[in-house]
Amino acid sequence: MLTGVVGKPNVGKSTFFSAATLLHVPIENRPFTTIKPNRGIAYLRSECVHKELGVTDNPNNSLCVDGTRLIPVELIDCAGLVPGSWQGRGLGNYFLDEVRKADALIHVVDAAGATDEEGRTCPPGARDPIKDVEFLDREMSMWLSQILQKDWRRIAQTVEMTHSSLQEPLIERLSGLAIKKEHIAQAIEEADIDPEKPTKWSEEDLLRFVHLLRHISKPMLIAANKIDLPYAEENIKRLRDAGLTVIPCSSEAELVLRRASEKRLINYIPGNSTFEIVSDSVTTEQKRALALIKDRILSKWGTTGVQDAVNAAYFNLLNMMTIYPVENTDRYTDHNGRVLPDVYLAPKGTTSRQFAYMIHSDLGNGFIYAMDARTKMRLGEEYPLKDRDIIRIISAKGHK
Ligand SMILES: Nc1nc2c(ncn2[C@@H]2O[C@H](COP(=O)(O)OP(=O)(O)OP(=O)(O)O)[C@@H](O)[C@H]2O)c(=O)[nH]1
Ligand SMILES: [Mg+2]
Repeated sequence: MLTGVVGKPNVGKSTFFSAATLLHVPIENRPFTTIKPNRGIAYLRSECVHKELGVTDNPNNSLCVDGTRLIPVELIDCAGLVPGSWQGRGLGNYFLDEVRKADALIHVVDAAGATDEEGRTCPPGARDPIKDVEFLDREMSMWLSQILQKDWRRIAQTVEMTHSSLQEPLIERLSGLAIKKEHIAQAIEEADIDPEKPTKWSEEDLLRFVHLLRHISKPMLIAANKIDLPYAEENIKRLRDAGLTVIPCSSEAELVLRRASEKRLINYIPGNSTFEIVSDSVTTEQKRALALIKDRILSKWGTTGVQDAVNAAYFNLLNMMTIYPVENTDRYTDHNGRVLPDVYLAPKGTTSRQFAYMIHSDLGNGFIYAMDARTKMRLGEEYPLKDRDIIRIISAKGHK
């Protein structure tokens, strides 16, 4: 699963990405700093189950810091999108070629309205960020529509003549866009159109379908960046009043905190609402910068927002939950004796057998039953797992 960091140029996408991944990437106050996309690993944070169980864990596929599990996920920082990108304007092709692979999108907007529609600097408050949201929405729908329009008539006629399903040729046409059959089915249903008579769809029907498909297959949240600047607060209120899911952010502040933490100047877990200076080598200037972050960001907004946005992309947009597989339900260990080694991300509604398949196909094929390590209850194959479940799979084919 992949999340794309998208938006117009110069809003702070690379700063957000760098803060989330700690990778060093070019950041500048001008449009089109990023040309080739950057890919990296960010971490979701989730309260670890080890405290509740009173054991010391020994993580393998993730990290555990002071009771917080950090689960790796992939992020891409895309080139900036400008009006007309879907027709290849600006760096449109670079952008769309990356974004097609994403399962969810974090749309970084300049909440202070300090960059114009092409990402050039302007006085804070001069640009309305709602326009940026509308523009990105339109660009993405136009892009998807263009891909679909290419073969639409042929696809529609074939489906009607051969009485075949519309989903197959659509999946084929949209391959590589991380669009699944369920997404197409849901978009057809919500658009209230007849999948057996696609030649009868009007142009509006098709556009409505494309728009829904885009929203369903690439759900998006808004990271309202630059909350340290004037006008951000009132713009965020307006974005929320417009019914949008908005997470206020200061990518720059998060980057400062993450780098200071990396150098062991401060104790800070990403997403926390506080930090603590732990080194004597912090300069007066650094102290001043840190105090400003405490005052203007953390005290006022709670967090810098970057971690909240990454978490929300997976836990809210993609509806993921965390599941801990173990082999020994008394000691919560794997076959090497590691305590709570792994945590998996699984979509809500995943059953115990589907989860077995996620670990290994042999475990899924030979599935006999699952066991809840907390209660030692046996769970059947249809049992829907819950967030933070600790599960043992008992399978005829053994483990791995
Ligand atoms: N005040 C403030 N400035 C920020 C924040 N985040 C990023 N910036 C600044 O915004 C400018 C652009 O940052 P980038 O991260 O390069 O922006 P981008 O969206 O990746 O830009 P392109 O790659 O050109 O599309 C830089 O000067 C950053 O320092 C923030 O939270 N607050
Ligand atoms: Mg960039």
